[in-house]
Amino acid sequence: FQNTLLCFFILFSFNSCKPEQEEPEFLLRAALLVNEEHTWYKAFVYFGQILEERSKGRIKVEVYPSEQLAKEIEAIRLIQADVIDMTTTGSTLTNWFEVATFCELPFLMQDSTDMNRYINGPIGTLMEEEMITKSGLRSLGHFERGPRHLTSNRPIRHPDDLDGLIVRVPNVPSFVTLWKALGAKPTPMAFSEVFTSLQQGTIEAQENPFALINNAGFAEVQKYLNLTGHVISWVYPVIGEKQFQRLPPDLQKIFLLAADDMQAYEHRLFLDNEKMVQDELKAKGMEFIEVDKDAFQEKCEAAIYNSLSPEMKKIYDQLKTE
Ligand code: 2Q2
Repeated sequence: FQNTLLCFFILFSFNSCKPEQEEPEFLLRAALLVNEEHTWYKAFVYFGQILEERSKGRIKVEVYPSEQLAKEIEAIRLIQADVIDMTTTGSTLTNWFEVATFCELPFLMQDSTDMNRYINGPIGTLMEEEMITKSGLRSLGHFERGPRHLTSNRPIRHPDDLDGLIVRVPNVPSFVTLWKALGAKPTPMAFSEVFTSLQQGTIEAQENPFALINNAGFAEVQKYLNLTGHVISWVYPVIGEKQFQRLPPDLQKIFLLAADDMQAYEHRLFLDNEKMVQDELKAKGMEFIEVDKDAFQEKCEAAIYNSLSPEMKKIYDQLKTE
């Protein structure tokens, strides 16, 4: 609640700071968890530029980085409350509808070919439908992410090495199931709190793709990058469905085409960036550790499967046999 108040305050004071500027017909605010250096941020800025151009100034986008405006879950709630308009999200939506768990289910997908098959297949369609009906959000495409890896201050080569390690996880049920089954102590926490919590030692480890590990400066507080690759995933850039429906048809068309261009733009940046961030992480002193991936997978598979509802088990079985 305090954050919501703060958010109102920020929005109103930003507005009153520039009375001389003419308000666009549609001002869309995006709350992102990444900072200005990350490809998602750059993609949203690009989206804003082409939208302003193509709508002849009728649409304007403001992008707020680093969870300054809202943490992921709050951002979703603020979009639902029509206070802000856009964010990036994925399996966090499991808190609204269960099928979102397949965005980031551990050891489900092998590579981006699998990922694209899911996104463009029946499961992807179902996700986008439920996103609208159950969470009031509309997907604007998807941003592919690199595999998630575990960072820590002692090398982890095998699940036995975890031994109660306190691992921060996003507010997503499957992540808690995964790390518990592996023998760690998962602690759900908003992304913007992770750096300080690692520094202060209230958590000992976290897991994310290379790009986000680098973006958040975790190399300063974590020595080892254990190549667990436990989750292959993507996130959805989203807008509130209410906010989208408020746009007149001509602007909706411009908006959706620009969203496609944003996705293509982000994907080029992602591909260029993926190797570079690994070099940067090594240059910052992180040591990359090869892990026994099979041992990780074997130890958690049953627990993850058993945590799914009967309906989700059916979908899982189907995905696995495709
Ligand atoms: O670690 C994080 O907070 C992100 O990488 C999240 O995993 C990501 O935002 C997903 O939870 C998407 O819903």
